[in-house]
Amino acid sequence: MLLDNDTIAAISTPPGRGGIGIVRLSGPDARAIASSLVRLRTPLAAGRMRFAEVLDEQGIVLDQAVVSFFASPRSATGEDVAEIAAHGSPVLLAHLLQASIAHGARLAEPGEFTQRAYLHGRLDLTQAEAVRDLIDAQTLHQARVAAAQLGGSLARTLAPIKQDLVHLIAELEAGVDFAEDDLDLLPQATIAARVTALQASIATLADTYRYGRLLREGFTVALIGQPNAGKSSLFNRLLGHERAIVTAQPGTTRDSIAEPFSLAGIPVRLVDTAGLRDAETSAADEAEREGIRRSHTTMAEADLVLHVLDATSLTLDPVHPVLTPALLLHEDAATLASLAERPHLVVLNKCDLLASLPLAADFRVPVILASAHTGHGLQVLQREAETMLAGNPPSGDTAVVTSLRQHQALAEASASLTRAAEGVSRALPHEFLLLDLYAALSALDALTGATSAEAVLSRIFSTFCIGK
Ligand SMILES: Nc1nc2c(ncn2[C@@H]2O[C@H](COP(=O)(O)OP(=O)(O)O)[C@@H](O)[C@H]2O)c(=O)[nH]1
Ligand SMILES: [Mg+2]
Repeated sequence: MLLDNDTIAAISTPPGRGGIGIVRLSGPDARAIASSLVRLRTPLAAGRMRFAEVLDEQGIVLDQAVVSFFASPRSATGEDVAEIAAHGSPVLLAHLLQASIAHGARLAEPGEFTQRAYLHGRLDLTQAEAVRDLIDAQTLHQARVAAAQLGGSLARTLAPIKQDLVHLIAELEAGVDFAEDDLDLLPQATIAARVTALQASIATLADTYRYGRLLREGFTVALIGQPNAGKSSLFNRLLGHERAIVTAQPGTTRDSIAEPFSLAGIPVRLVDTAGLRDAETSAADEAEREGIRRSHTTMAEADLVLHVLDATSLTLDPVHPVLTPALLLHEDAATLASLAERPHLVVLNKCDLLASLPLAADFRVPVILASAHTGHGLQVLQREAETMLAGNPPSGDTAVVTSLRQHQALAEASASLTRAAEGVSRALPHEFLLLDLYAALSALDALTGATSAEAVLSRIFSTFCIGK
């Protein structure tokens, strides 16, 4: 990638009117261009903010602004950066941008400030992706994970793995290049063990993608069950407002309704459905039949199904409650059977109407005892749903793989290591193993955008005193 040597400019605040609007410049002429757009009382200085008056072409004052200047390399992009924070008027900001261009700046491409930060080594690729994730975050938890990655969590997790790989390569290289010397060749078993250890570390990191992807893209959680089981009531209760219509009349909900919802910081599309009453035999009209058909589609597409049952419709033995097909209505038994292989939770709603509350642990299939009216069991429901969806979320500063690109790089590294392991077991010459190990290294390099060729060389020459 070539480093552009020009100065770029853009309006960095969102379009529209606002209290403050910022025009940002990055490049060798950032300071000069910014200074020519405004009247400053004292010249711009690195790391300082200056009060300034924004001028039009005739030198008439348009606005008052604050101009910050950051000198290369200690700036966001690694270049000279100037930011003019004026009032957030679209015409004023457009004027500042046009004037910047008239003074020699070029309109920045989307993401170009971050790209320059990467090209100047201020960010690695995973951090650049984290900038995008942070801006796109819809929940605070998403923002936290993006911020950890922006802070270099992924690169930090990767560093020791890469170091081990570089070390192995260096030792094999030394053995290959200087085979005639009395450097011991690594025993096959040692090589095999080290390749396996590398693979395990990479697999652990790659596995976080399940969580990372869902964290980025979110899930669909569908409420399914008989009409009047209380799906819409649970839907409203979970959302915290009366979104869906609730009546005592079965078949009230005709269409599927989806609402965004945050489940422990994970973005979720919560879908309320018409329910699954048997359209052929029941009093369902045409609209409800269509609603039922859509419920089936929603159920098939959901990442998690909440199967809602009306607890009062079951004949529960209070001492040993079981949930057997015999106790369920025909449709519920069929739904439960069809959900067997899919992530789902059985929610026994309307528990407030039961004479005595059975213990969830006494049921033969896992159930959650809940009440949309009192809110009973809803915390358990949310916790269980979260576990079903995300597994156990990685804690603290643990790196989370959040993009397909990152995951593919790890998969590539892993595949190369598998080939290397096969090579070891077939006692192939080290030249062949090295090809696969280098491929693994370059996949890991692609992940952060670093290159390790030099690291390998310096490792070889520093660890082994060849003396020639
Ligand atoms: N006592 C009690 N009634 C409930 C509960 N949840 C729902 N209901 C009532 O059951 C009826 C049907 O509820 P609704 O949410 O429309 O069910 P849906 O058809 O599954 O969407 C309404 O009269 C609700 O007030 C609950 O937890 N306890
Ligand atoms: Mg409903």
